[in-house]
Amino acid sequence: MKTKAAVIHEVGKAIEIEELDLNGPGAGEVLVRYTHAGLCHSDVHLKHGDLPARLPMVLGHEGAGIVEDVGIGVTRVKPADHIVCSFIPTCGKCHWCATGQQAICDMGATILEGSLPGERWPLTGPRGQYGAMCMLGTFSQYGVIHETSAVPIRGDLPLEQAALVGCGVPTGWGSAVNVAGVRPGDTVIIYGVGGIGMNAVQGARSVGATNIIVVDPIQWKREKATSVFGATHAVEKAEDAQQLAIDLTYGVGATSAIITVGVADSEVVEQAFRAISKGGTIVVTAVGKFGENTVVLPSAELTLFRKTVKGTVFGDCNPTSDIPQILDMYQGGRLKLDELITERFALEQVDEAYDRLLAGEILRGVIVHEH
Ligand code: CXF
Ligand code: ZN
Repeated sequence: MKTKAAVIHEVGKAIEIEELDLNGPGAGEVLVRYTHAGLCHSDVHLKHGDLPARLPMVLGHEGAGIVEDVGIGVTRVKPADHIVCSFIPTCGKCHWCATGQQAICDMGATILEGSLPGERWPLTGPRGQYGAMCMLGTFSQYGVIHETSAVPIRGDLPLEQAALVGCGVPTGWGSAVNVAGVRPGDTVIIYGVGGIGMNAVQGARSVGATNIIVVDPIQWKREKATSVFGATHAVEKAEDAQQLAIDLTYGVGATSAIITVGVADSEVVEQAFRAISKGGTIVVTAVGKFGENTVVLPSAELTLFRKTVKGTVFGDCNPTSDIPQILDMYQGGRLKLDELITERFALEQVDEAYDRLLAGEILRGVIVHEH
């Protein structure tokens, strides 16, 4: 069948819309009609060359849709099921899945290669075999994915909001709840309140942090963080956050600091490290430039003040259990998703949408697919 998709061919070049051929689902594979895709910053990491990927690649790794068909042996989903696509597949069998760490499932090894298990390339076009970002390629009307990337959800959930639970929401929420391990009474600093950071705010609030300080250069995002998502304080500059944390805690400092800026660099990592108290934790959720030494810190302070530096992918969530649970929290009114979506776009507008995201005009943009 044919599918219209947004493709990156070369680093630094515009994203192009192309009509591609899509093979039907093979063994263990699922044909999905994508209804919505979220515009996460990581797709632009490929365009900017921050992350090395095999090209051409159909972009999009945050999405939801409806199962149209399944290949031989598929047991996780069936036709007509509504699904959220997880940007990390979960095999359920590797060491990491078996020890409750699905976010680092061994199948994640090929997410920037874009092929399916068994060297399968369901997408082809004028430039040969096309990969799919995170083995999904949600910036396409249809996709063939491996069943390990599909998480079935209740049919009464809105797919537009559900799409965001494939990456940004669990990544942010889990960075606070699972990785920083925020507890009641804590003081947390969150650097960058975009589609990830705003959910770290929600996570910190849900477990009872006393002070949730956000740092962001964009005024409307700071305001939204406090008025809608539960941040208690919002500042423009990192130095102000550090001072505020000290003032609010009788001189102790922040319990944890979570980095969710567009691209992590050594400056923000150092600022976070300095802002936390003795025994505190920094969480590096934002991706830095590949191959660059982004974490450069005084080890004497790390040792003598017993500080912790943690990295995380998917906020250490387990897609198969946490995606449905996060959606349950949304349905129960304990987590906000509607308010994350500030704009909707047609597939053809993807490049323009990313320019606007990078200009700080959008919190989460959603591509609404036409069929
Ligand atoms: C990214 C992490 C780096 C690889 C692509 C996906 N995660 C979320 O946006
Ligand atoms: Zn993402």
